[in-house]
Amino acid sequence: MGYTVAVIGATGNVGREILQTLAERKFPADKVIALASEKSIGQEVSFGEDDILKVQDLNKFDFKGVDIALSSPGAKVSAVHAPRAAAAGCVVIDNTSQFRMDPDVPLVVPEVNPQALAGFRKRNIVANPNCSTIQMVVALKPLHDRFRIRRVVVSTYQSVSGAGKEAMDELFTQTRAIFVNDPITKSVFPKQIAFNVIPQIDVFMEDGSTKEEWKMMVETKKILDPKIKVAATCVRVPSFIGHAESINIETEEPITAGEVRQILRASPGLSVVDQQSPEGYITPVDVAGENPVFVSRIREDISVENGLSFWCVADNLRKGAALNAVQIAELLARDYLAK
Ligand code: 2RA
Repeated sequence: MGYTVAVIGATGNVGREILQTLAERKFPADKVIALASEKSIGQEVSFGEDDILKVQDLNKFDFKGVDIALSSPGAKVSAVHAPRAAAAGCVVIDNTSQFRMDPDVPLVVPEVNPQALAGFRKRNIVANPNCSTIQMVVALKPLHDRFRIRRVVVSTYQSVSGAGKEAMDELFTQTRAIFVNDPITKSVFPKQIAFNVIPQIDVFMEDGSTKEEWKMMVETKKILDPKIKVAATCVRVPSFIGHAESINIETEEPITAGEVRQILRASPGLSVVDQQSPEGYITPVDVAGENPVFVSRIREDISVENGLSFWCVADNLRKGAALNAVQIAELLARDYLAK
């Protein structure tokens, strides 16, 4: 007997990737339901190679009898429907920022803190971290275990797919407009994104950081270790899929590039590609559709006592969102909701 699974926000970038990932990993579902807002009712979404699902109206949907919902409809929509689904007995894995810092909601990356899942019954909700946080903590976890990380300085280079389908369209239309000398239009990003980089993702906070940078700091503390200091600069760049990050860490213990390469190669969810040649490092165009978090450019930072720098790239829609959520569902099915 399999699970009844709902995908909330099934027509968005992440929703479609969740459906694809559930099918690819043969999640033991008897029934998969695609849910979205009223404007998408009747639309068809693919589930694997052969199945097509008709989108149903989230507002009218009764979650009784649904075992697990994977939700990525935007924080405001999750705020209304995730508690409603949870109250009906459905375990919600929510990919929005709505519940991540709720002390009663586990914030989980299966390779990093699977034990946190034990607390899901408090609200019947599990939060999926922000994409830029997920890929970073997958790489940091084995290094923290071996060398005890004191401080992380990270600069991100985030593709436009993190801001949704409309953002991808905006990059495409602006790029085309520039080639044909047409005026460019902006609606998603605060400034031109084509042939440009924008040092603002989400809103500004009082201290001058952005909410994306705040997320990376507070989520890393919740997932990995509250003692780790994090300084983040999050930048939008004109690529379609794949977030890249330049990460610098300072550790308690002496650290060498050789030992780091060895440790990361033996750690879950990671792929080390690290040679001093164009084939020896990963870029965002290499990772679309790939599951691992890729690490390249591993080198000691001799400007501090125990420093190390590296480059980290992942598919932000996959491990940064859909895959991580499906892996949480797999852990729930295996350890807590066995049928
Ligand atoms: C972004 N991390 O990249 C944010 C939300 N997915 O836009």
